[in-house]
Amino acid sequence: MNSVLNFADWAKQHQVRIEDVLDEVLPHTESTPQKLHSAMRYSVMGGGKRVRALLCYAAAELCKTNEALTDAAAAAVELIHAYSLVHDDMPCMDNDDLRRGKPSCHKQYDDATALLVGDALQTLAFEVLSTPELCANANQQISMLNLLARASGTSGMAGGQAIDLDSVGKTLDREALETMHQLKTGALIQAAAMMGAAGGNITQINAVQAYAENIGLAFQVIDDILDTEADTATLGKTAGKDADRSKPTYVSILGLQAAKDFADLLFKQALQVLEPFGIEARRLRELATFITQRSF
Ligand code: GRG
Repeated sequence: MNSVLNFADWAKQHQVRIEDVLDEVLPHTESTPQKLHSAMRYSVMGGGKRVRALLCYAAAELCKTNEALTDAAAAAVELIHAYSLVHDDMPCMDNDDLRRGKPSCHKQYDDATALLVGDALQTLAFEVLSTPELCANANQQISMLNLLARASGTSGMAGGQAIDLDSVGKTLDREALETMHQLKTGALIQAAAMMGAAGGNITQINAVQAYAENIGLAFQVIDDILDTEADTATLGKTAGKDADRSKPTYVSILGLQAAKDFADLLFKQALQVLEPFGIEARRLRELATFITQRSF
């Protein structure tokens, strides 16, 4: 049934599914502390493309990973992602008033609440993924926790964010830019796919890793292109911000056309590693297209 769905329907089905899982795991707004819980829900629910969750589900389909564990991993990665956006928007970081087409968390609430929202979403992610008896194979669950922790911390997203904040107004060469993006954005995208692959064999896992490395970087190259080409209304966040803040990007370093060519190369490399799996890797292939052809 699932394999006959076209990509748009498959994506919709899984976006609804992850929305339900997130709704279930987030604390209710009626429970104390109400403001924090309301701000957590405001920051997570009803927004975002859910690309990381979709990557997790798509890799899980290829690798036949346990469904309950995949739901938990998909929710955990979206919670970490939402926390990173809340903190990134704060005045002490990227200072942005708009996120997912609405006021960013610290604007809607206040700075202290936004800080706590990020903290609480991060720990909730690990609480959800470490839920006892999610699957018979505890080793798979521990591998997922390890993947998510490494991708979120200093050797992943937080480390990349530190390099990013330090790079404003500086000239980075292409290698340094790539390292920054692999950590800041790529690591969590890779972890999303790799967590979904936890039930697979070694050939599948290696292919998903190579696919995710390419697609994680492609995601950021496209983000840099969109920051130059798209408008604020379409993006749901402030467009042109990187150039305004003299941040090095793929467009500023390579030029617009070369950045597009690079994204295309990464897309082709991502597809190439999936070739041996034929139809089984269909959703990962379709997601690569979605990520590289997105307009927001
Ligand atoms: C605060 C530790 C810490 C890290 C922040 C990811 C990040 C690091 C900052 C976000 C800044 C940014 C806009 C990066 C570009 C790539 C990116 C992560 C875009 C947003 O992700 P989407 O497009 O967002 O998947 P949605 O809203 O669809 O979930």
